[in-house]
Amino acid sequence: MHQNGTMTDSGDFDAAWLPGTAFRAVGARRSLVRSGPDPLADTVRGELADACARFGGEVVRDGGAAEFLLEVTGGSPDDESYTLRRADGITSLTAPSGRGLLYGLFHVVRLGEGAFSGDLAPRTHRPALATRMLDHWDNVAVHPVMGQVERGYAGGSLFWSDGEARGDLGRVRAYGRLLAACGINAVAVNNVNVHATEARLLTDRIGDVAAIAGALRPYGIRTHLAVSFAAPMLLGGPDTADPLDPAVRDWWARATARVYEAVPDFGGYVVKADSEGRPGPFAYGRSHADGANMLAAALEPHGGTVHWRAFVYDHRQDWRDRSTDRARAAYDHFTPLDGEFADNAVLQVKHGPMDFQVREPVSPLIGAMPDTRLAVELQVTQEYTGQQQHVCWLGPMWSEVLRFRPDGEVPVGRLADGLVAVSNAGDDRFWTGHPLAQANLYTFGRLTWDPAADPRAVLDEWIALTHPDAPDRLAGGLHAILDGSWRTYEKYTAPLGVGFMVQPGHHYGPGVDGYEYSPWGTYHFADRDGVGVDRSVATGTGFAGQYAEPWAKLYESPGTCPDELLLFFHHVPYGHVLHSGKTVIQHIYDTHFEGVEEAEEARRVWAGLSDLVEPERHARVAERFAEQLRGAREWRDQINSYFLRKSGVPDAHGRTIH
Ligand code: GCW
Repeated sequence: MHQNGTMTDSGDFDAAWLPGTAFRAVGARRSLVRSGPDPLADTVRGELADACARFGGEVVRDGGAAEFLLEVTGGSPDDESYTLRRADGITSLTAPSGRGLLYGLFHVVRLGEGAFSGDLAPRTHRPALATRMLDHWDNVAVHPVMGQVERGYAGGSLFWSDGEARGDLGRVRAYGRLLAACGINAVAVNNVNVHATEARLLTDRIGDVAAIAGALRPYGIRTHLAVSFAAPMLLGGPDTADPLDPAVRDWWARATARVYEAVPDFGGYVVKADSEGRPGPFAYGRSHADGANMLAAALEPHGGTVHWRAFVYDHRQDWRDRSTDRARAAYDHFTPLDGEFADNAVLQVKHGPMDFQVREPVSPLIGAMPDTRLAVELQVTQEYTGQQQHVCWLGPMWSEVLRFRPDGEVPVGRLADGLVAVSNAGDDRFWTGHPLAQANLYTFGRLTWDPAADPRAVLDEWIALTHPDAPDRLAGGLHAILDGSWRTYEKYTAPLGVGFMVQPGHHYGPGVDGYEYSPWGTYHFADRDGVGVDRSVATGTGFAGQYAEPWAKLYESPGTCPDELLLFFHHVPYGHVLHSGKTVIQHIYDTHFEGVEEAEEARRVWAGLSDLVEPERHARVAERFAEQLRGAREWRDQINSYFLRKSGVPDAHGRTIH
């Protein structure tokens, strides 16, 4: 056993944040579980039995003496809360449901010996958000361009392989267990771009979905399905998908009833409609509320929810047309519909107005529809943040989003009903390709439970669980590598919130003009005089005016706009002086040199931890660092030389720009 205790339990895949040793404290106790028939309480019993088998404790029968008492007190099965206390040498965990008991058990695991010493005053814990979901952009059949997992950087899908459901439900169950341990309670198992094979999951292939749901259920996770708005037409129903056509509504009602026969606790549908070429209600002159409400009506009798994505914009734009602004689109399309969505329809809004860039303002749509249920969508898979080749811990970015107060008062984390993210997990041995990207998945889960949590404290938890008994040097090293890694990535990629500058298609690596002149609406407008997008109300696209105060005013002027978002909101000359005191052009040069230096330093730190990390994990990360360094230098050189050529302004420090 290596010192950090992260040897895998099964040998097939990494134990991530649940290595056997994380259960040492609970496994060494005599435990008693009291509950009526409840499958989740059975899961808890099973967890305890496994831990006891390893560490010498015992799960005793009712009547026996126990130091760890767990009890389902009854109440709503959907109540996910739990109460933990310790007095008179007994640690007790009570919960209205087995679900809560399971979350409580994982809490006790996090506390370790701390849960079994001294007294703990009773404290009730409950998730801040009801829906805590991961979306998988997994294709059932390998897509000719996007492969098995769209924007997947961790091998194949956990659920599907080459057109078939994977037989290995053990791995799916282990995934559910990891997710429950960080607070996730919902998973959508297929890509929001629903292609022909995937469409059939709704009907004749619902058995595949039921099998996955069966493996996730013991860990309190409800299964959701992405569906095509054109499903009736694709699957032998009416020859239209008009949401107000009674035959279409009837088709959905019947199809949905059959889904619930197969999966009684099915969570609901996720829909990408009228977005990047997907079918939607616009084809019938209907609104997105009409579309969402039709599906909501089909789900309502069964207790299901439709997550309707707000990622609707014109992807056939003309670069010369400076009045169309992709950033405006979601707000413009959806705010007129506030109050029209059904109670079981949730509008799923990407956290930024564009598309998961390393830096964006918070979407102005968030908070702008007070009478519509809201889920905020994040991207754990690192499409635009290094594709799990680069270390980029996104906790601080997500925390900034969740703490942002759209009206100056209530933070995003309290406005939302749910938090959703695109998963970064796949069938890779380490789950996430880059072993350190596990921290992103864990952090996302914990932030769904408590959006106000300090991400650094969450990282501490992840480190302690993943590496029980880790000496301070390992924890310190991991913090040194991860804490600032998002800002480091930002430094060597697209500057000051301008976004994109990636290679078209796969989105990896620098391509300063990769999306300039393209139809996708993602431009930086750099010329010999300046760079950035004028989104002011006074002279630009008016996007800044979509915000409530104090933000609209703050973003409107380059004098008050925060440096890190300057080029998102304004087109400025290269000599424009930032709040930092530097010119824009010098900021670009400096950050790109610094970013590479910081990545080099992170790599050195990792190299110095080789005696504390098991060899396979260490080697995998070391390989990724080699690629990160290559990539970071390439970014630095491409961006710096592009702007040197465009601006003609030399680096004030006379460094060589390649
Ligand atoms: O960022 C873009 C991705 C697409 C994705 C789309 C979306 C699933 O490049 O791959 O499609 O966003 O969120 O729908």
